[in-house]
Amino acid sequence: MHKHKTNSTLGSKLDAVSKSLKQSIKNLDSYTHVRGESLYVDDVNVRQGTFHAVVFDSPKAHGKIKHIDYSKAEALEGVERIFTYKDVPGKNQIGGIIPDEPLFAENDVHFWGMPIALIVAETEFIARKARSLIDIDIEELPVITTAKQAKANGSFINAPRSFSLGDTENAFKDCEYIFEGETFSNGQEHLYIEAQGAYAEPLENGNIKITSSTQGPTAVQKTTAQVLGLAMHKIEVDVTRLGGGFGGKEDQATPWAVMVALATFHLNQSVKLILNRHDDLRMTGKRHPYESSYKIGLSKDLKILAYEAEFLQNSGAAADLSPAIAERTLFHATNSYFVPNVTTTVISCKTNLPPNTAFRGFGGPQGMFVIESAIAKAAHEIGVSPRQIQEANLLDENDTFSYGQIAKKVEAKNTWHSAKKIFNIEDLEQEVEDFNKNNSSFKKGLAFMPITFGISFTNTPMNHARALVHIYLDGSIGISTAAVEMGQGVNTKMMQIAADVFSIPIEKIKIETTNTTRVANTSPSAASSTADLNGKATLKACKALLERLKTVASEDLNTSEDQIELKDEFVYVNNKKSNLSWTELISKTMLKRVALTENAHYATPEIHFDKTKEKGHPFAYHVYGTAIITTTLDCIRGTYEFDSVKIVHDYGKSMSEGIDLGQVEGALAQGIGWMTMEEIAYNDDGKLLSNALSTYKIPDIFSVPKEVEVIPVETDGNDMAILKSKAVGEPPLMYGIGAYFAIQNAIKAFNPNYDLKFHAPMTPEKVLMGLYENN
Ligand code: LUZ
Ligand code: MOS
Repeated sequence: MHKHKTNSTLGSKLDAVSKSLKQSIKNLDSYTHVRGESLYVDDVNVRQGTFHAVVFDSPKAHGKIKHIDYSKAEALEGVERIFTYKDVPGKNQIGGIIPDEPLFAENDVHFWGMPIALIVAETEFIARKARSLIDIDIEELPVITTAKQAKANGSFINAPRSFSLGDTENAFKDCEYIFEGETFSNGQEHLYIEAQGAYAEPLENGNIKITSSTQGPTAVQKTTAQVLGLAMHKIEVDVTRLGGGFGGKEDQATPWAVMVALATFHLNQSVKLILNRHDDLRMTGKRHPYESSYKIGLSKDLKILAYEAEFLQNSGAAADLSPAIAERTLFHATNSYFVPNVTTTVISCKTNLPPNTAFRGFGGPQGMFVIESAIAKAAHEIGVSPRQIQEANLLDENDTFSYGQIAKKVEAKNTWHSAKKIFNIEDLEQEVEDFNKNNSSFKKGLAFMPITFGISFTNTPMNHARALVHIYLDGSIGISTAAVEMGQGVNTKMMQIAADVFSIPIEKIKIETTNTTRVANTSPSAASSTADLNGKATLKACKALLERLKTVASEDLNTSEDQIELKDEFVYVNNKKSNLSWTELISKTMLKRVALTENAHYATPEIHFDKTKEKGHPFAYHVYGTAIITTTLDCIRGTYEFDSVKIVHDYGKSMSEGIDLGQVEGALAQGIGWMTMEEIAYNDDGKLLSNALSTYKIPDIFSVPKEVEVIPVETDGNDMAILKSKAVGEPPLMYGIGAYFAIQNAIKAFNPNYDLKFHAPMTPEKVLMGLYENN
């Protein structure tokens, strides 16, 4: 069904990457995945006597709790105990950035699905039954579900943030064209295949071990310690892998882990909690919906001279990661364009939805949708193709971003023009034009989507990682880092790094679980930075060990260290193979009492940001790319298919082509889903209506583009990326934004009276109405 091309003449420079890295290695987790052997939290071999838990949550979005009667639930046979805020020995507080989120509701509730109590019973079935026996009386208060309502009510999470460059007010005076408008982009459900869950077990001396499906083991450890009033060293958090995270487990894996730890603390027995899909959908936050307004000013020759935008972020009932996400919206508000005069403001609006949270792109996609909408609007009004405006404003070397960073090693124009050339844009556009001439009930639309995404946690202090590398006596290796494997293939990349440094087969390397006792004080696996940060630390540790091994080898072979090389499991002297094998070298090192363990720390150099001025150099580098998306619309039904998505992507020098291609494809599908079919709906009472897969449509094998072609752009790579292999997790999601505009262009081809709308997702219902409006 798919056509993939990752090699081309453009990719020839990839040959510079060393052999063992260049191999198009498979994600090594795929073997256990297909056999059903991969272990998730629900697969943990629980101890005898383990209790099972279910969360009792608010059945109203806003109100005062007048009375709760647990007596019938408690009386049910098999119910062990019901825990509430009254059972919290430390602080009933889980807010990460702002302490505004209780673990359990106390006197009032702020969203439908807000945890109130944890029911612990012999089986999950009994706990669920008990939940249905709880009576609650809530005095309802007014419910806010949209950011605009929140703004009108003065309901905010924190103070607004603004970035500015140049002087928009004056620049608008020089503009030939000025357009204003409003946009909306909806939330998005993460729909990780593995729902949220955790398992806690008591160890001796009141220590607790938690197995969690989290992207942030340290966040779980720290918050559990805070809620239980314990020192962090009493809490051990272990993560084998996640069945998907997508940001949904950066912060929101924490409460469930804390709850089971609390129950274990009191009962001195292990406790397991796995949310079922309904509970997960109702209780957890999603991508933030944004209501935004913009003003764009252009010169006669289509240069964007000035851009203003106000982003109203629907943050939900507590801060969670909203302030950080808001910030990234500002960082990416001008996408791949250089705009000399920019004023952007983001306002985190407090509503009665579950606290919205990190989701692949982290506010960036929401910002980019607005400027792409502004460009589409301007193009429509001026009577040019949007791609003329896009092309006239692409970032160039040494352009300044609104936050002060100077763009370096920019691939915006390179990917754009490569895409035009490689994919024969003239032919593509001719095909679309001919098709539209010859068909009345089907229309095609085409759109370009350039992307520019900054790599690093925008919060500079978070950009660090450590790796602990053991070489065992037999020459096998165990590596611990903070990287959480969630399907993205980071473990395979770590193995590749060590295998490359030591020149040994990948089978000799094992990536250990992510565990807070082996690697402490870690940042979450997020921000597309996991392989960079943890990979650089791993590389550093392996290189330090290599130096030590070379010293031992040179002593043993009576030569100098600089003559020594490790190659294919043997020591080479002056490019000649010696008799000293890898395993013998390891035993000799051990006999000499030289350490075979190394712990390395990596902190991204060069980055800084001054929040008082909103200026700095927050990103290690940027990832660039350009997608061309073509769609065919069924103008009778309002349904659509994507004919093709053709991408020129900036991988740097990909160290794992198969894994990176998988990330591009997955992100693209997720981005298209967000823009076209995934429709989160709450009613005015704040109840989630899209609470199952029957009412929430996500992309499947039938809706993904018929053809996806990804070509790596020719580039020197970037030393700030691990082995020059750039971060790939989030950036390609934003290619999906092009799907919205491709569909809109097809609607325009059918209905010349169509009024452009910027209200995502572009569902078939909206398409159908657009096709026949104003006629
Ligand atoms: N998480 C975070 C992220 O804490 N900070 C970030 O800058 C970020 N960016 C993307 C995704 N997750
Ligand atoms: Mo994130 S949105 O957890 O990289």
